[in-house]
Amino acid sequence: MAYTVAHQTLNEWVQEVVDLCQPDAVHWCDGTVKEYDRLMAKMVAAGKATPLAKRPNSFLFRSSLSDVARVEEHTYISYPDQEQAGPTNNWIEPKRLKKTMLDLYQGCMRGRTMYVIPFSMGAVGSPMAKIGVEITDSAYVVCNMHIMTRVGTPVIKALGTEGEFIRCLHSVGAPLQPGEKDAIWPCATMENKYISHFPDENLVWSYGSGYGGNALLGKKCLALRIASVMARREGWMAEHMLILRLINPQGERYHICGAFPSACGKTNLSMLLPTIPGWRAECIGDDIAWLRIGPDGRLYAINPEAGFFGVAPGTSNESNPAAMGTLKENCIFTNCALTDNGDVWWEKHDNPAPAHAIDWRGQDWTPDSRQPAAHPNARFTAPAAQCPVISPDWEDPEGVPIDILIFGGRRTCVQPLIVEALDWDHGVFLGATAASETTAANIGHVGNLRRDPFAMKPFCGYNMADYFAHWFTMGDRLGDKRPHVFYVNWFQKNADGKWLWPGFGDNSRVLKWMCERVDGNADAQETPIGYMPSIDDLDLTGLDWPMDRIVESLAIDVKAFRAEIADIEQHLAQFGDRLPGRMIKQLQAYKRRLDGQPAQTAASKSLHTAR
Ligand code: OXD
Ligand code: MN
Repeated sequence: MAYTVAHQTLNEWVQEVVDLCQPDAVHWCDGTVKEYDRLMAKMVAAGKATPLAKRPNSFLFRSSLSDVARVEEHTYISYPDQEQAGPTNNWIEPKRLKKTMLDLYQGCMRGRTMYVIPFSMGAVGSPMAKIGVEITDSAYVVCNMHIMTRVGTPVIKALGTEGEFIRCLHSVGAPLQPGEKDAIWPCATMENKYISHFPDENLVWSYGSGYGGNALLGKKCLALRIASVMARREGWMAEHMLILRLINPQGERYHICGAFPSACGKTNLSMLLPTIPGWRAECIGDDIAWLRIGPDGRLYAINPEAGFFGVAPGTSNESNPAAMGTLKENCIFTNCALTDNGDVWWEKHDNPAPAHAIDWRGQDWTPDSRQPAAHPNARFTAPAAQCPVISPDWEDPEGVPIDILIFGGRRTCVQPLIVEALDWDHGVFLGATAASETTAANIGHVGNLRRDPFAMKPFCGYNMADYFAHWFTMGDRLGDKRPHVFYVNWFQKNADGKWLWPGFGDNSRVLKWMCERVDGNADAQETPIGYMPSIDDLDLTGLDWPMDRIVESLAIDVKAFRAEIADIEQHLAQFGDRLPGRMIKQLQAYKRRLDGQPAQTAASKSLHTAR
């Protein structure tokens, strides 16, 4: 081996992987700009990356057609006992899974360089940070990890001789024969893709995919699946949540965490530009929050990541001007379209469709083409520090104190704009039964309704019933310092297919009501599904939007909620005896509240008066 560090266990593990995967060379990453530039230049020379004339230091990659998103069907949570993984995770017994994967790993890096990436999730030295080491045979992964995490020498120093680290092994699964030309995007066939987690050993093994959450192992694999297990063990929480600071005209700050399934506007909300005069927002994180109880008993959140890995299509100056500002330079784009003047383009971009482009498949594209120019799950990788609305405190090692927790999803009907949980346990019930229409962030059907508890269905590293219990316990520990819990839905449409709520910056109007609820300054009506504002409780100053649609967005159809009970019962029944008694109590109370109601609630009555 060309290089070793003072950490003996790390050296030994690296040597084990060398013996198993048989790379041609080993490179220990130092995280420097020079390293990034050298690797990028190599990938450009090999035809894998295209430099973008219009964006300084930015590059476009095109993946293989079969490697475009996370592969939940091939993602495993492996404990000796399947009960520990629970019904929402794929499971294979560790010995059998390791045997299959060891066969695949055998010699899989032949003809390639193996990179050792020491990385920190969370600012190096933060009491909440965790160190991982990713071994990969993909230079694309190294460059993305440079942006998404803190990589290199400072991490090795923080590890010292005996520091704990999480082992993350990744291979694209495409060994090269002597003289064989490499593919533009090497990867394995679908049946040989495995994204495996062994939580008892703090271990991730990923094979066969080079894309996003399958390959950048600090993100979903470490910071959510493995971290959720560590968090339960150690008494904190690892959540699929954005972190946002909202500041009112008096300078008072409110900190918000929001859990939404993938591709449901989480990045947009995290970079919100409020439309209410005098209100400001700062972004702290767009995807993952690690939360612990601080010395004052409140819940504190850090963003363990250092960059944004966002969905490009739909990102525009209308939907997310701050993201567009972030993307000006130093970015990696994957599966976007390439314009003739050397820029990227995607569907719903501000710029009109180019007359000609090269699409994400590498084919000529014109507006008459029947296929989209960018893949619906095309991504940007961008440094968080470049975001025009990044908070000056986004790297505060202690985190920020959270006042508000939001759950949400994408529902075209039934779920109203905003509901506040009646109390913490009801909030846990709302999180546990959250539902959303599926999107392109995962390979599968788009548009089906699925229950996605806490937006963690694809990311919880243990039995989801135990995760619910952990939420109840955290609430008990927080006592009267618990954040308020809300449930939002920006995506309702009326019978004509028109949006009921304008969304984007106007979501600040809903957030303002939440802040006022925290301060005890806003009215709410108690409904069977929770506390709700009437239209008069929302600050709609200056909003040019049909009032009848807003009224409709706040209406609830009790019959429709009753009709979903069977689905909720079926969803909760999958956890069997492991389901906490407190969840069953919540379900019973919810059913009683719905049964005790006439079909029209107070909120829906106001619909009639307003019309
Ligand atoms: C993501 C996802 O990439 O949730 O953040 O899929
Ligand atoms: Mn996500």
